Amino acid sequence: MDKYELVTRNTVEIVTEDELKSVLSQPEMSVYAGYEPSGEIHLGHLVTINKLMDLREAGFKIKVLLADLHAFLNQKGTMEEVRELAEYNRRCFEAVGLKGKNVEFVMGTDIQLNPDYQLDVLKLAQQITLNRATRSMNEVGRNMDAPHVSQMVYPIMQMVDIAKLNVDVALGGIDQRKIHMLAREYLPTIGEKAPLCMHTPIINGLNGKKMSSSEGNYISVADSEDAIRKKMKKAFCPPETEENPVLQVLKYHVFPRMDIVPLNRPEKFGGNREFSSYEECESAYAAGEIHAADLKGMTADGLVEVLAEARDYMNQ
Ligand code: TYR
Repeated sequence: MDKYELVTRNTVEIVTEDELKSVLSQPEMSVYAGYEPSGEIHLGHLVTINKLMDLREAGFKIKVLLADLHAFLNQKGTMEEVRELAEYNRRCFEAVGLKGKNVEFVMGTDIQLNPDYQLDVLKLAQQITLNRATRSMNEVGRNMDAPHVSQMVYPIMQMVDIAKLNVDVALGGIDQRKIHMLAREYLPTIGEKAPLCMHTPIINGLNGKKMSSSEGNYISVADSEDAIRKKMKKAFCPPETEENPVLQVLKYHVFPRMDIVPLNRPEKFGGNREFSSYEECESAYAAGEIHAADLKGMTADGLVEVLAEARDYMNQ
């Protein structure tokens, strides 16, 4: 796979591709993604994490922002609680492979309380309307029917993170788009460059609905093999290939981490097969060559293997 393909696979948007081409010709390249600390790191987080790993393979330096202060501003808990979760998340990220050479973790509060940082926040706050700030938070903020002042500070701080971390690429799910577009528009007004933004899709929960901890419809990196198999068995798997959560797991989690994905099934149901690309597997499913139950089994096997190291690491 060539470098451009590796860098752009499984993304929904790159703003802009021309800027990316020019970054790819630099001798040094860097990217960051930020995460609000969370009780569980799940397949939703792993979409951007897999992208970070692709970028590392392509030669990028990776910065992972543990956005403790952002979680606090977004009403997710006390400072102590979010700090503690951030430490736990660091371990989860390491467990799934974000460790070693060219990976750096940055704790939000370690850079964000600096006076220069805060002056930039105020300079941007002076220019950005409440309307723009609110809209940028629609897919990110909690209880946005009654937004708090802290949730207006949130996107502005995310913009300043991009500037202060001094990276070539800001990576996030497509839900970060409006904040990123504000950054492109307003960072140049305070003498910072407009960032190149890369967006990954937001995947559905296993029941086809939005992934959410209250629905328990996701797989976390700390799940046991047994839990993974049980959850996959119950997953929603329509005959269609669009918005099919099982196919999404194969596409975003299994194929990027395995060269060959085997399908093991008894001879009377068609016998074993092997797939070397997601596309090949999707067409076989669309053509009715793979039964939904077999697709789920194959996905569970793949996921169990892909997350094996993470489980070992977390249990150490
Ligand atoms: N907004 C991101 C989320 O929805 C978290 C984040 C915070 C990302 C700060 C980047 C950043 O600089 O989880």
